[in-house]
Amino acid sequence: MIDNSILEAAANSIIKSDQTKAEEIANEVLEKGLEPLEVITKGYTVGIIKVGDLFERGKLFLPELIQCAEVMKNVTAILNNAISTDEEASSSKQVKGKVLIATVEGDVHDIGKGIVCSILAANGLEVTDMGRDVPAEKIVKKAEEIKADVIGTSALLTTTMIRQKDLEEILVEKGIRNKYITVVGGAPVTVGWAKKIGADIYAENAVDGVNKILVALQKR
Ligand code: B12
Repeated sequence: MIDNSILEAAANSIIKSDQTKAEEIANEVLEKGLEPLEVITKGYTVGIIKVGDLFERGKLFLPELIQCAEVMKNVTAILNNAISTDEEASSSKQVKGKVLIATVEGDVHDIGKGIVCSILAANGLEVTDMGRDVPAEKIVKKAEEIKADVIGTSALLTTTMIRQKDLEEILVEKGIRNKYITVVGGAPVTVGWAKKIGADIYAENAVDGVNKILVALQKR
């Protein structure tokens, strides 16, 4: 368990867009052998959600949101790296399945997706990350090319969630829907949305996603 004072300092470093402090805390966590995912979810993420709330209420403007996001992105990259390296050191090297992941077209939010990718890799899944702002047709093409087992999409805007529906429709049109387990995530996405568009799995967060994907792969 990471001390509350460290978690609070991590959240504050994002709110204040303090890159030096954010990195200092990340390094401390790594040096002490503490759990990187815990400081991401209970520390830095709490900070960036607060930043989002302040932005929504007009208390913080876009340039500031961008600065905070930059710090969040940099610090999670450091910790994601450590999570993946842990995986390399682990004994279970057997690949449990191939996951293709992307942030949907029109959407540049990729911090959460980055965390999801590292947790998936740390759990023995082979991950292909297509990045952000990726059209559904391109995702399907890549899935066919790499023979993916799972297609995961992230959408953070209410206006871009619809692209997750496009993906389901393309898979059905091409007659290849049954070849894939589809997973949807992102702040505005819900279990109801997943059901409505015909996605197989809704994941609230990275760990929830990995657990559900592993169960679905076993059932195949
Ligand atoms: C950071 C941020 C940005 C950054 C993004 C930087 C980046 N590289 O990602 C920047 C500054 C670029 C940005 C831009 C914009 N943003 Co913005 N942004 C945010 C903010 C504050 C945080 C998002 C985040 O990183 N969260 C932390 C991560 C860890 O959480 P997460 O993404 O939800 O991911 C977790 C889970 O959802 C899940 N998950 C997510 N995806 C997936 C996928 C799979 C397969 C699985 C298994 C799980 C999973 O697991 C993740 C880890 O646990 C949110 C606020 C919020 N509450 O979400 C607003 C927010 C999403 N943005 C918003 C808006 C309006 C915008 C802009 C339109 C602003 C503008 N006027 O230009 C632009 C849109 C740009 C675009 N076309 O995409 C609104 C959206 C409102 C809406 N209803 O659609 C929000 C909600 C802010 C607000 N409250 O108003 N934004």
